[in-house]
Amino acid sequence: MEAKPQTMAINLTLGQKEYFPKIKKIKYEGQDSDNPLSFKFYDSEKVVSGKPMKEHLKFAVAYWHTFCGTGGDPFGPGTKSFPWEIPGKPMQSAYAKLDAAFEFFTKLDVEYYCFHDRDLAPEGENVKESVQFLKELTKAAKVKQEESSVKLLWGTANLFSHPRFMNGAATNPDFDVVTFAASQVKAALDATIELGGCNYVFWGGREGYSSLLNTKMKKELDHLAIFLSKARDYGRENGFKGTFLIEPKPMEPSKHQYDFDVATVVSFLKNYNLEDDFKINIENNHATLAGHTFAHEIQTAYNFNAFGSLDINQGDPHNGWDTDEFLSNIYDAIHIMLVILEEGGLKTGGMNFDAKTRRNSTDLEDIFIGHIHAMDTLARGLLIADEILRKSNYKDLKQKRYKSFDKDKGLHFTKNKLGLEELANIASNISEPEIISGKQELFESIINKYIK
Ligand code: XLS
Ligand code: NI
Ligand code: NI
Repeated sequence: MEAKPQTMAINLTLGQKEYFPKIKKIKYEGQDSDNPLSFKFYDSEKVVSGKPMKEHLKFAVAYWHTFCGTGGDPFGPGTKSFPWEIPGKPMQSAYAKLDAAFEFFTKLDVEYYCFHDRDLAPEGENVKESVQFLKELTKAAKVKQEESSVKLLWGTANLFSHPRFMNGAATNPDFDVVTFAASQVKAALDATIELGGCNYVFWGGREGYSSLLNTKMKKELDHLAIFLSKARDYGRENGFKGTFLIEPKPMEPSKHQYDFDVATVVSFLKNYNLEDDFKINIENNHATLAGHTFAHEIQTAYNFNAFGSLDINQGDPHNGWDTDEFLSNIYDAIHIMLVILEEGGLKTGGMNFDAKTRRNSTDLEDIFIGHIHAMDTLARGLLIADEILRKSNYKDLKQKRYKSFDKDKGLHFTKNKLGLEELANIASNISEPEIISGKQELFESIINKYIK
């Protein structure tokens, strides 16, 4: 990772508007601070388990929620007015939004961001104009990245908002729509390559179906695999060295989404031989919608060498859709950090917030508070997980549950050396296995002991 200057100047081009004039650079003030615009736990340069916090966590701001999401929902329009939105002037707004975004990243001291093509630049009158708009904004974003040393964690294409994608993008039954999806992915990949993106994401919001009566599922999956492999080939031929990521989600907007969860995506990738280039971007709120914990999904991805990156939001346990809240659940943060530390870290991935302030959180400072809160939650999770691994007997206790595989016949089994008959013979010659406690409450109490 590149070293960042200790005091990064807040770069405002001469005459450029400052969008958050009342907010200065956010600093670490420690747990006792009452300043909502300060970090209580996130101390970017503090070394934990061998590297600075910022390298463990690699935060990335989600362009769409933070700078485009004004709070509209199915029952009413947006509630937030953003000073970078200039009514009736989409390109001017896009440039203003870019300035606001980089001011925000710099003041928050976050090193990465993520975008969809349509977050960065508006859709034009036709394919050519849309491509041109994105090119112009990419050029401007590149200058901003160079000035600030903020980097692109991933780019992606929005293949779900426009009505043309209502029956799917890569899996649309109409070939013409598939070509429109391809033109967007090509342009978004070009932008990601130009901006040095570490990853490129596919979230298949409309890749799925509502009724099997009108759907040839196998055919649509075959098309999806062809589409992804062509995107991979184009990316590699044009210098993309990063990782392609699939983001699973079980439902919403489609009833049955093809990329249901990590295990489903792993089997899809292996079935179509895509597993070398494609890994997984795991989102907490999507994990819980699939009936899994975030930790379960992350562990599953590591198991199959499919771990890519994270969308670190959270859902609401009392409803069944994607609420994309900022992570405030400390237990989740500890548990995922235990898994990540034990598995050796994020590698080329990062932690994209993919979260929005609530519809009635309408002050501009609320977007800072939301991000600061999530960063502190994860920092706290990291500190606690590190202490648990260093000071408690958590690892030993877990290891001891499997001690019968460390020697003799148990070890032979793990080395693949015992057949079913031999195993059965062993059983006939030993007495009833001992009852051995799983000690779940003890494990849980260890976690809580370290939450100070
Ligand atoms: C929506 C997804 C989306 C992806 C990027 O539920 O989480 O925001 O992260 O397209
Ligand atoms: Ni997401
Ligand atoms: Ni989501």
